[in-house]
Amino acid sequence: MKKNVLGFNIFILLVFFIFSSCSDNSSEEFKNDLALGNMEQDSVVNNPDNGMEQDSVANNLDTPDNEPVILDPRLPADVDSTYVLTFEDDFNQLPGTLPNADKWQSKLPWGPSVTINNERQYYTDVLNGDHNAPNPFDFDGNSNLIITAGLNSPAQVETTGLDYYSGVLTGAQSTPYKDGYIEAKIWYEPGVAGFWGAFWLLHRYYDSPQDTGANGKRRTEIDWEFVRGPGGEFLGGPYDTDRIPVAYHYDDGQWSISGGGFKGPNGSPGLSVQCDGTVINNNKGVGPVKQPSGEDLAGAWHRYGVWKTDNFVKWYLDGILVASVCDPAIVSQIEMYPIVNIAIGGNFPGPPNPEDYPTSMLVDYISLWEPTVK
Ligand SMILES: [Ca+2]
Repeated sequence: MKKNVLGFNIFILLVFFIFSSCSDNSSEEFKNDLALGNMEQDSVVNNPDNGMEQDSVANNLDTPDNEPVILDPRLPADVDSTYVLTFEDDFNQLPGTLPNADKWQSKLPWGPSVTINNERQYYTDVLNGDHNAPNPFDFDGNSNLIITAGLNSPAQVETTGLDYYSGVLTGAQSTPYKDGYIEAKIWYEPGVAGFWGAFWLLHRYYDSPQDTGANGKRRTEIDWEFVRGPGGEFLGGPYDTDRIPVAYHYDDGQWSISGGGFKGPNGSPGLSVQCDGTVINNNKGVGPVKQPSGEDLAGAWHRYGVWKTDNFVKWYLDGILVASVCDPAIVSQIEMYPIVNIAIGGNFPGPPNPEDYPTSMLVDYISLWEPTVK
């Protein structure tokens, strides 16, 4: 999804799997309680549709101080159990209402007039009163956000210069964070050519001199990409929805770790490592993520998570660790925020089939857990 200011170029791609763990509780009693909590989390992992329902019955455990600890069953078992929920939108709104403007913007930092990656959609900026194209947002009355992408009318094509409309929500003003676990529960339609939905994180300081991490890595981006299509002109394909590319980019996409390996400017090779010691190099990156069953990921609800700290980036599918970059020299050490959107066509998925549109992506929630002490 990245934007290259110089040329709007993009790099993305495929591969992945691993496991690691972390918990540093000092009390044996607490460890035992935690293990119980983790077992119960596993049952949720296997039944992701139950995730929200189980919120209300989250486990009440005693700490050594007898203070109650609420373990959210959505938190993966290896994520720091002291993290607390600091941001959430569960999209429990009436049909016909607009997304919550206190939490979201309906535009990317570069606005709707800039097209990147040769994409075909116009992101109608409805939260700023934009009527140049249809409103892409609605709510289903069952606590889900609906983002719809479809064809513009001839008049809208003339106004926007683009033949499709779609929606993007960014938490740029409400949800920048440095260290935390973020998760979105998402459903998208199978078999839609040229579809490029995404749940991703972007660095906070767009076009700002403040965009410098402790490690000097600028313009960072972490992606889950729901891509389906014949394939773009230089990114290969075809892409099927039994797999989901994940990627980490920095320096505005000049450096990318994805399924295609770790590539720098002009294809220069990178070298890094996943958290289980798996080498990441020019030929071997991370993802695409698949289900063990090989089942299609489209047409079903799944939970897409990212645990980011100054030391690593970890991707989770339905609470299970599926890919990582474990290298403080290159991972993002600046604040980032979540974005959810549907892009159409362009360099990654390739051309859309108009007969497949309109299509919608549903989002049950976007939730962020952070350390209690930042
Ligand atoms: Ca919801």
